[in-house]
Amino acid sequence: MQSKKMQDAFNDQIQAEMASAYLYLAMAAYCEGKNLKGFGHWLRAQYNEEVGHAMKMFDFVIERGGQVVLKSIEAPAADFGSPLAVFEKVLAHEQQITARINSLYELALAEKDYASQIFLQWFITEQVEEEGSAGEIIEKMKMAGDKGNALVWIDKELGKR
Ligand code: OFO
Repeated sequence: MQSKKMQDAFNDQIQAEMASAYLYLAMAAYCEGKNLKGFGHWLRAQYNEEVGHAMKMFDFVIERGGQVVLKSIEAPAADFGSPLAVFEKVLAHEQQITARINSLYELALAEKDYASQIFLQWFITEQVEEEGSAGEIIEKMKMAGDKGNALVWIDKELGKR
């Protein structure tokens, strides 16, 4: 059984993961609207991953006899400025999510909730990967600069995800 505090924190995180999914879907729409299908493909995959993260928590709360309470999600932006700005925003967003996961873990420690501590370790590892892959794409894009053919190559690479 989970404490009410822990359950509320997981419900907030389910909302945050769904908001991440919605943000990445908006980014996919933006990139695909600019004919960057590979970027769109990568972001759609990210959207699916985020829904997966939310569902992992959804299942965990229920498995522990808790109650899932879904909350509303704000509409994301439609225009992100440029493909580079998209990925800078992905990285900044993932850094925020990492901070949230760390706070959840701290709460699990304070609550002596060992099951939640073990469960959250997967997310802590996942966040390292999330930040790493966004950072790598930003580096590639910065190296490419505004050379159109380099952007086409990155688009192709991202389409392989
Ligand atoms: Fe769920 O890791 Fe991104 O947000």
